[in-house]
Amino acid sequence: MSILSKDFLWGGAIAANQSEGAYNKDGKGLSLVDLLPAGRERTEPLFNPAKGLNKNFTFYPSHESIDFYHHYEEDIKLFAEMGFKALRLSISWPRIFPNGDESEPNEKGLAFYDKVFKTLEYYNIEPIVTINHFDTPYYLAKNYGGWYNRKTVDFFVNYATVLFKRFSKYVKYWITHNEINMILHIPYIGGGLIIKDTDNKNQIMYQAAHHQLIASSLVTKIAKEINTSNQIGCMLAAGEVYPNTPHPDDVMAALSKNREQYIFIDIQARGEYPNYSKRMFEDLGVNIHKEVGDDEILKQYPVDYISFSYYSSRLESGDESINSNKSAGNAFASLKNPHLEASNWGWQIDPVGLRITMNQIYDRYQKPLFIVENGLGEIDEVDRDGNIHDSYRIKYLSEHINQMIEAVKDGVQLIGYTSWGCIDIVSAGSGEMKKRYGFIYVDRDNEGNGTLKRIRKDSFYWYKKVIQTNGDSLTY
Ligand code: P53
Repeated sequence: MSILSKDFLWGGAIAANQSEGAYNKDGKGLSLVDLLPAGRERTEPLFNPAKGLNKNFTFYPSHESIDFYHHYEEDIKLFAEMGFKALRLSISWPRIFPNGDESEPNEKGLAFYDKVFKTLEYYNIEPIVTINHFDTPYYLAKNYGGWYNRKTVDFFVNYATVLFKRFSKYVKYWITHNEINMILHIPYIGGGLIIKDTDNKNQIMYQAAHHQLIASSLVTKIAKEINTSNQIGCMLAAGEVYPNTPHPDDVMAALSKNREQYIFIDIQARGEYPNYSKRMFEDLGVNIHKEVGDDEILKQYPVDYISFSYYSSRLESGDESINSNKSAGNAFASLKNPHLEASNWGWQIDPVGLRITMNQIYDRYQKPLFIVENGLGEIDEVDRDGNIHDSYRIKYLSEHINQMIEAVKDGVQLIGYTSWGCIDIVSAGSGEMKKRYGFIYVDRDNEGNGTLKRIRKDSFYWYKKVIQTNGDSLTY
């Protein structure tokens, strides 16, 4: 008998900017990601987002992506065939407010999500909606300085209010910002921040994060006023940081690195900046400018649940010369853990780390958790028989779900599990199509060629059985 409750939310997750395409259809404005080419050029300083669309790059992967905008019915039907109880998706902010600073929304953008939510309702799939998944309108980044500018809080509040009013009849679970801590690692994508070398980078990132935190609390208040059943979650790019050795300096360094992630959730779950932030900000030369009432807003409107992504654990040393050997396989650089294997993109695979991370987060906050991203980005080949035999993905997911169940047995309260990129989509980190996470293959390559045909992978049938048995059958 499954330990998971019968209404456990099994499903998958995608984001608008990585799946929809139709980047300039029906009045949509440019999103931050629409300016990013594929591959190496994607990351600064090779790519300068301040300059706008660059004619030297002929291919921008988000512009068409997998065209979920026109394939959503077919795709949701496939999710239903797998037995999905939930789909995490995001709403494209520039589809609703093309520049971000308008007062009235773009009706055609809203109409698209009406259709998506109606289709989900038809199949009894619960939508989990991220309001801001790396998708601030580019106009706000360019003309206002993105989230560094306090005005962006007002624009976001207006945008979120429109969504709550229009979609609360379909949506109960909302997530305000995707991976809020990523603003420290990919500030352009996370916060629309275009930072110059001469800027005080930490000051800009933490001030922008403060604005995101305030915005999150403000919209929590509004969501509850509009519909008391609305549930608002924060979202952390999680993954426990381990000490490199038992040396106390390494343990202290790991603790500090963990605080770099938990600081945001400490604020969102407990409603105040933690004590350690005072010294941390002093050391970083950061001075957060707060407006009157900010502390009260944070305190009064904490989140209802804590959602997070988990791909890997990390390793930290107290010795900076050792830390300089970190590999940047991920936006989170990490030392190599000799006990773990890594994916072709250098992401270290650690299923037990998921159990550890879940227990740490739950011990810290005692609020329900929701795993809204987990999965393996790998190269898939279509076999001569036309199928995709992704046994490596099945192994990864099976081991992680097994450890997730162990954490539930440990006493962690868990709402659901939505595996990342349940249909192949464009990678956020590298813009590649080649890095696939899906149960469903999409015929499209790194250069944008392909028929966009959808094919069920072996993992599709495996996951269907996992859901059917509520996690009892994980064999592969
Ligand atoms: P990709 C790393 C780098 C960029 C985004 O990442 C990330 C991470 C992981 O911590 O965060 C999430 O596509 C993000 C998704 C993203 C997914 O990880 O680079 O919320 O948008 O696609 C996987 O392999």
